[in-house]
Formats: sequence, C-alpha cells, structure tokens
Amino acid sequence: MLSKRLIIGLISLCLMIRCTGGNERCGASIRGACPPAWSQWGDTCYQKLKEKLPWAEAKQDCIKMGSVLVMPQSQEESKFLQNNMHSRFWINCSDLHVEGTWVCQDGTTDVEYRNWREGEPNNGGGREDCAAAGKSGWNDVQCEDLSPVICQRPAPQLHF
Ligand SMILES: [Ca+2]
Ligand SMILES: [Ca+2]
Repeated sequence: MLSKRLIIGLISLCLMIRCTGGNERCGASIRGACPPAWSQWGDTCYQKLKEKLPWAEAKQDCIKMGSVLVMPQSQEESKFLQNNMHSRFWINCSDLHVEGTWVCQDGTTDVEYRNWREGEPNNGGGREDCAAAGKSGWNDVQCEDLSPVICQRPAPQLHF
C-alpha cells in the first residue's frame, strides 16, 4: 500500500517537473494522491507532527516541510481532522498584530470561516493571541502553549 502510494507520488512529481515552463501538452490537470505520510481530504494533504509545539514554531516547522499550518475552512474539514489527525490542534489564526482583530489564513490567503467556542475568543489573562481548534470549537490560548500541530499542503497535481 505504502509503496503504491510512493510510486504514484513519484510519477506525479515527475509529471509536475516535466510540465513546468508552459509545455503545451500540459493544458489539463487533476489533483493526484498525497505523498507518503500525508493524509488526503479533498484537494489537500495533511500531516500531524510528532511533537507538540508553541504556535510560532508550529508555523515555522510546517513551512520547513513545504507546507503551512492547518486552517480548516468548514465543519466537514474540521471533523475530518479531529477524527483522523488529532482532537485538538493549532490553526493558522492569531490576533498578534492587533488585539481583537483575528487574522486567519490559508497560507497567505485570508479565510473568513470562524468556529469559536461559546464565550471565545476571550483573551484570557489579557494574553491569549493564538487559536487552537478543539471538539467544541476554537479557543484563543497563549501562543507559548504546547499544542499538537497539523500541516497542510495542496495535493500534487497530475498533468495531462
Ligand atoms: Ca488576544
Ligand atoms: Ca480563550
């Protein structure tokens, strides 16, 4: 099973490389399978990191892996992540720049979806600026807290 996914991953990688640079044969494309160790939901691949990390480190570690910190954009996506990855995890959502103004981003694209738990965000103790998703919704917590990390990246594209 793993080797089959590896082969598919390699094929899609080769196709991706071959198709860069405006090759005319590569007009159409579809999303392929995720690389090994990544779980797929729709057009996105997800991976849970082994360690719990503070929020800023979580963001950095995802970037190092060629991905971004997860930012669920629907109830269905949140449910998939909770059932398959972890019940609680950091999301790419903070009010670090302007207190009370939450910036939630899929990479660098702003995301409108919100799923705050009742009574949150409450900026507890005056220093809760990073958001974590849990079973009953999101909560703002201290950015230095250690939480599980899920990284996301688009599924590789297959070109034809
Ligand atoms: Ca805050
Ligand atoms: Ca809170």
